[in-house]
Formats: sequence, structure tokens, C-alpha cells
Amino acid sequence: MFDKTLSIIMAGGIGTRLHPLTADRAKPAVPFGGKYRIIDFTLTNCLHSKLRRVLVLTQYKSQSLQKHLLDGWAIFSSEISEYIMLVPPQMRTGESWYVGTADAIFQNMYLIERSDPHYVLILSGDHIYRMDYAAMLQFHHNQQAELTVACMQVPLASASAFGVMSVDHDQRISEFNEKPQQPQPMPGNPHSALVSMGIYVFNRELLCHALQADHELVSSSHDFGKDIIPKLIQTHKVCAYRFGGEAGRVTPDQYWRDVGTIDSYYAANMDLLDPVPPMNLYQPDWPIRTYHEQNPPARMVRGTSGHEGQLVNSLISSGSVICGGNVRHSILFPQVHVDEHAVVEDSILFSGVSVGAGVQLRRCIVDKNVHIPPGEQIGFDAAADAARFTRSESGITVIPKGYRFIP
Ligand code: ADQ
Ligand code: ADP
Repeated sequence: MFDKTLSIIMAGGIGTRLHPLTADRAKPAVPFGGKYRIIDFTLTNCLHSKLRRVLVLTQYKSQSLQKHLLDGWAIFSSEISEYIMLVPPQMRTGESWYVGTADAIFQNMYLIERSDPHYVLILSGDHIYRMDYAAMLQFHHNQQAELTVACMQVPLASASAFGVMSVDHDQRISEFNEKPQQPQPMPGNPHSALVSMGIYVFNRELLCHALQADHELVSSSHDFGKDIIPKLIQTHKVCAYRFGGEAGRVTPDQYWRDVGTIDSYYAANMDLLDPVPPMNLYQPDWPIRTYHEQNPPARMVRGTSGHEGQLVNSLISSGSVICGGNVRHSILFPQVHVDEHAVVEDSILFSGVSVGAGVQLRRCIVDKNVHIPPGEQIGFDAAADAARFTRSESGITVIPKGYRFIP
């Protein structure tokens, strides 16, 4: 079944709601979890699901995404026998950039035809989860479905951010509404809704046929959730594959987060610091692959005046040095430096960040290579932070790449 499947990762969304982390990079290239980039999770799933043909459709600000894939994933192209192929937007057939997700696939139709698969697995490059796609492909095959949409149960209050569906007793999707203002609850479960995870298995003929028909429709926004799926459920066998099983209970192995906003991105990172993290990076059977920088070991030493720092409940990556500083419930990427008496709490510091002596950071995300001079306080005064930086709805302060503090 695997050799009959072509996987396509859509990695071209603009990621406006993750701004300013996406000011210079595509959303799938945003660093995550101390040493990864978001796309590593989907690529790892492909690798461990034994899928051997993977196309990555890039578009928006893709330089650092391309560099990451070449540096970190090129070696797997030989290991996994076929390829992970980066598709730049120049491969488009039309004049314009991709309009919606369906158009992104349509414009690369000849790559599908060339690969001659039975099934096409369509994935997003911006979700954090562990999923064995083989189980979904098997379900699709067993159900004799023409299209299968992965879904899971979420609280009704958050369902309007997703495609919301109803299914019949046979797991066939009977209704599908993309991001409805008033989502339908599940029968007998008024506080939950069944939502699409944006993961699709198509029979190849149906995909090609549906994309061609959609392309010719002037009124379409060329989006899977808005245009393609609501139509296909009326004419074809479209089934729902429940990630997390029938009862919709998500076990630790079945964690899934769409990290589309600063708050959801921050929360998913902080989940890694739970005593038993719902997304476990330490599973020997499911190592998350990435690009490894050549760095010396992380180090924690006394400050120059002899002050002992403190490191509690945090992820610290290679090449980082805590020199008499205090780091609590935080994530430090490679080559971060925290100086004496500094306090870093509930924060995420990207590669190359330096935190000067006595700095206090709380609930911050600091982008690459930012130098925070001694004595700064960020995360304590909402108005002052909002005047200088981006502040999210839940009060996370983001200090962007290239930000220069006035001495
Ligand atoms: P959204 O998350 O809103 O909803 P969308 O923003 O369209 O979906 O992006 C899906 C994926 O495609 C993302 O990985 C994005 O980066 C990528 N992408 C978007 N436009 C692209 C383009 N033009 N070229 C290449 N890649 C592109 C979808 C579904 C919902 C479902 C949620 C689950 O429409 O029904 O509930 O995903 O997250
Ligand atoms: P990230 O912050 O995502 O790690 P980098 O700043 O390391 O991204 O950039 C990764 C690659 O992309 C580098 O090779 C860099 O030269 C290139 N790059 C980044 N931004 C630009 C740009 N605006 N124009 C051209 N190349 C760029």
C-alpha cells in the first residue's frame, strides 16, 4: 500500500497569525521544541509510516525551509529509498501563485501523474503530532472510500477554527462546514465537535477529477475545506478516520495541535515541559528527526562573581551556556547564553539569543540572535511590552528577529 501512495505536504501558507515569527520564514520552518522546526513532525510521521515518496510544496518565504530540508532531511532521501522532493512555486502551471490549498495541488498535477500513485495523502506542514498514516491508509482501503478525512474531537468552543463534520454510523461524512460560526456539536455530546485535521487520503482518480473540475469554477476559492470536500460528500464515498479512536479519547501517543497562532504555538511548546508530556520527544520507536547543529554540550556554570544559577523544568539545547542565570519552565534552543542573575521564566529562546545580566523575562518568545542588554524587564508591564513588541491575546510577548534594543 505504501509504495502506491504519494504524500504531499503543503508547506506554503502565509502564517499571518504567527507573525512576527513568520515575518522572514514559512510557518513550517518556525523553530519548535528546542531543536526542531514545525515541519519535522510531519516528515517524521512520513518516515515512520514508511511512506517513501514525499513532495513538499513550498511557496511563501521558503529560503530557510528549503535550507532546513536540504541540511536536515536530504540524507533520508537515500535512507528511505525514494525521495523527499522540494517543489518550489516556479513549478506552477499558471501565472499566479497558488490561490488556495487545492490550487497548490492542482498546479503540481503533473508530478502526481508522473508518480502514478493509487492514493494521494495530503498533509499540512504546520501541525505538531505523532500519527501513523499507515493506519489511516488501511482504514481508507478497508472502507473502500474514495476520500478519507482524518478527524478528531475538540471542545465545541474551539471548533469554529476548523472544518466541522457530522458522520453517520458507517463513518461516512454526511455534513461538512468549513470554519462555521456556530459549529454543530456531536450527537449526545453537546460540548464537543468532530473536526477535520486537514489530512486527506484521496483515490488518485477522484483527486485529479475533483481538482480539474474545481479549477474551472470561477466562483471557487480553490480550497479543500471550503470547496472540494463539501461538494464531494454529496457525490462520493467520503469517510472520516478518527484519530484517537472511536471514543475520541486522545492518548499521549495521539496528540495533535494546529500551531497557527502565537498562543497555540506557545502552548504546544509549553506542553513539552509537562511532567508527562502529551507529545513525547523521547519515544525510542518514534525519534523526531531534524537537522543537528555541530555544537559543544550545554553547560551550566557559576557567574563571574560566583553566583550559582538555577535550572528548573526546562529544555536546554546544545551549545547553550547558563552562566549564573536562572531558567525556569523554559525552552532554550542551541547557543543561547543566559548571564548572571538573569531570570528566564515560562519563555522560549531561539538559537543564538543572549540574555544579559539581571534581565527578567516572563512569558516571552525571543527570535533568533536577539541580544537583550543587562537590566531589561519584559513580560511584566503589558502596556510597555505592547508598545515595543507583539503581544498575543493571552499575553505572550514576542521579540522579533533583528530587534535592536536602544542602549
Ligand atoms: P487551515 O488550517 O485554515 O484549515 P490552510 O490555512 O488553508 O488551512 O492551510 C492548510 C495547509 O496548507 C497549511 O499547512 C498551509 O501552510 C498550507 N498552505 C496553505 N495555502 C497554501 C498554498 N497556497 N500553497 C501551499 N501550501 C499552502 C485546514 C482545513 C480545515 C481543517 C484545518 C486543520 O481547511 O478544514 O480543520 O486545516 O488544521
Ligand atoms: P531562520 O531564522 O528560519 O533560521 P535564517 O535567517 O537562518 O532563517 O535563514 C536561512 C537561510 O535563508 C539562510 O541561508 C539565509 O541566507 C536565507 N535567507 C533568509 N532570509 C533571506 C532573505 N530575505 N533573502 C535571501 N535569503 C534569505
